[in-house]
Amino acid sequence: MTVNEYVKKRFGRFMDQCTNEEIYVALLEYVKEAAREKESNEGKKKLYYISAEFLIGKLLSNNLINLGLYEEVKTELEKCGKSLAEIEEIEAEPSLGNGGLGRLAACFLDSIATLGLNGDGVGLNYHYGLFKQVFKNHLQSETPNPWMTENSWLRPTDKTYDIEFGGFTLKSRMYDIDVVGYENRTTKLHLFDVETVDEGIVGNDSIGFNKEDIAKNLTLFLYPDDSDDAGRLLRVYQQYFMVSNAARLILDEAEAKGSNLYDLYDYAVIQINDTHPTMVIPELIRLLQERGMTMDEAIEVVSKTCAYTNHTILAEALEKWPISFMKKVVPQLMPIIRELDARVNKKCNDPDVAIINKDNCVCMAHIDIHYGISVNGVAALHTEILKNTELHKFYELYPEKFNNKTNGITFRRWLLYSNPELAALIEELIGPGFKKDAMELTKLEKFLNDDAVLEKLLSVKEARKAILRDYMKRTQNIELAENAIFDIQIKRLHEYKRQQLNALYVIHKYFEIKAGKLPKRPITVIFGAKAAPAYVIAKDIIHLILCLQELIANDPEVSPYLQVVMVENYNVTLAEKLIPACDIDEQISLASKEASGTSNMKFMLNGAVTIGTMDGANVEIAELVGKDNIFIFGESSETVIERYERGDYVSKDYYEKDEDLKKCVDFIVSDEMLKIGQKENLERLYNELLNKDWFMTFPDYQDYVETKDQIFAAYEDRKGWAKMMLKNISQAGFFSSDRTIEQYNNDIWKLN
Ligand code: 26Q
Repeated sequence: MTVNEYVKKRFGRFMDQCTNEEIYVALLEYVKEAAREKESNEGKKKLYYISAEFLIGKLLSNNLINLGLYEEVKTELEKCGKSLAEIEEIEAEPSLGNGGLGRLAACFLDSIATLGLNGDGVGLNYHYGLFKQVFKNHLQSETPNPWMTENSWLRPTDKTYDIEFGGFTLKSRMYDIDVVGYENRTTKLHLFDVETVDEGIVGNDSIGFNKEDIAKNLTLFLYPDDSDDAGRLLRVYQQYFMVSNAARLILDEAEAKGSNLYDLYDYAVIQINDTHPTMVIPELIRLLQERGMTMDEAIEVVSKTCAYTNHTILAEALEKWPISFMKKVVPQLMPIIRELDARVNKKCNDPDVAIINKDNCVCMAHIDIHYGISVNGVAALHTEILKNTELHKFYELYPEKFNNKTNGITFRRWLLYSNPELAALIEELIGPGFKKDAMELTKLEKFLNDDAVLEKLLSVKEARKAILRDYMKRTQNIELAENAIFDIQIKRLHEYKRQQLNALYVIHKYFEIKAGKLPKRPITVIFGAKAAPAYVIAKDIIHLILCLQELIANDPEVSPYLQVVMVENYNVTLAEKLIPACDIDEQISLASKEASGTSNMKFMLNGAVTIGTMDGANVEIAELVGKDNIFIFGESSETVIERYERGDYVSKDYYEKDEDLKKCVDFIVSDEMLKIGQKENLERLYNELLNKDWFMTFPDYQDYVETKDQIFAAYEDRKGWAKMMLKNISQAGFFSSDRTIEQYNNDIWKLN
């Protein structure tokens, strides 16, 4: 049946008589049906990828591409005078993740389905995704971000469980979203919800709600504010709800396939995405005991079934829950956690590797490491830092468990969908094989000295920049400068990612322009970032950037040469527009702090050139493209780690020794800035940098300034630049999530 026939059947009218909303609904149903036909669940052993976040993004076009229907449907719509691009704008983005970790989980599901592996995702059905960011008076405020419209990708199932908490029981229901693989089978994302959830307790324009009413609020929000105890407790409720449902599903499915549960590991492997799902370990032990196993037996079975991925080395992000919380939320798990702790203490007698620490907190990562088969980091450098410093004692205990799985991205969304112009050019040059085997991109190397190809590559970039210009004008009423270099930093706002360093450079450039030193070409610095609602300094950095945006836009001396743009509500949909249009990609985290990064991979694939530190996956990108095709600056992770160990960093020393830096930092609290911004925010940020600067922006400042000037100069050699772009694209194949997933499967999951 064609889409038009489907629409006629559904609405009694052909497409040209329908609204875009109606066509959207019809397409959604059409795709859902097509996806179900591809469903298959074969193989004895199954992977369960449990994650508190799946940042899936919009699904309509992505699913059409993976089903091989995109071109056909697009043409059919065009014939009826309709535009697929306009129709996909109707779809609400399910922002069910904060950033990298959640987007990684979504890319992994795409690759699992594409490779035809037997594996599903398991998570929570948040009714509101990550808050919607709104700028008012140059400050971020947050409003609820609903995505479940009457017609969504969710399919209710009849799977329900009774989940017990300390003092009450909640009924759950499983909802499914089909995950369509590229020209392959469909797998599933299982999202659990509480039957009693009540959207009525959320206001229209505030993300506040009654945190105590668990039956009504459990699945309302992704990661509710964790700055107070009520919020943190709710997080524990969410985590237990997620894993108790997952554990029951896993046992049910294994038993249905013939497992006697003593052989559970032949039927199931669980990948624990960061520590958020860690309670699945004690919960499975508890359920197996309920089904007749001894503690010894249950621990042994579970320890052969679970594997853990670490995504951070920031100590403050490693989850530790007070025993008092656990006793309140999940009293039934405490005896098991105490037993797990006792066994560790008997074996090791070292408080650093204990499960319950001296502050009476449960160290979630320690459970995963002692009672799992595998511990992996997400980039080579990250895994080395885990082994040598952060988790060194564990590495000594279990060297065989540690392994690296460098992150990856799905090329279906981040090239075929988001940049069809580039995909077409690549196909013209090397044929379609790269769509299935990303390593074929290396075939592009033979065009590195082909002027005609380099010209075409530059025009694809220009075309994408024009599309972004158009989109920004239409959706955010922002005019991006013509003929400018697009220099982009898009990621969560965090001090370690150092948006503040980029902002200091903007100030530096502003002064240069004021002094008559003009750049060869206009520079447009684009930021996109949400700050956690309770992260004060992160919000101050947003304030600084928004004030700079206004100051520069209103300064006729400067605005022809420099533009600052902070896009509002940065999300997956915006990333899909920004990344293809980018010239310079900012990956400037403090070395040792960014576990991997994944936007760096998306940017290189789309022909941006990176300025970055030797951190996370930047290190592997630099190795692949060579130092002539990336702009590396800043101190090494070794230097940074040593400085933290010595504890002798004094930011003021750098400030006082460097006049240029001092001038730029002082500008934050200058009269010009205070006229636009809030004194409180700007002063707080100024003092933070001057008296703390925990993520060491000052020591890297001069090197950053020099390297940025080099990259802008390099851009003026258009042919040389195009060559760098092509080199980056040609080496991006390694970062396909298909490769990452194959490695997980070969080394850890071993699905048959
Ligand atoms: C923990 C405790 C309490 C409340 C919230 C959290 C919490 C929430 C989200 C902790 C961590 C996260 C998300 C982490 C994350 O996105 N990490 C990123 O993971 C990417 C995929 O591996 C990496 O590429 C990034 O380097 C890493 O920062």
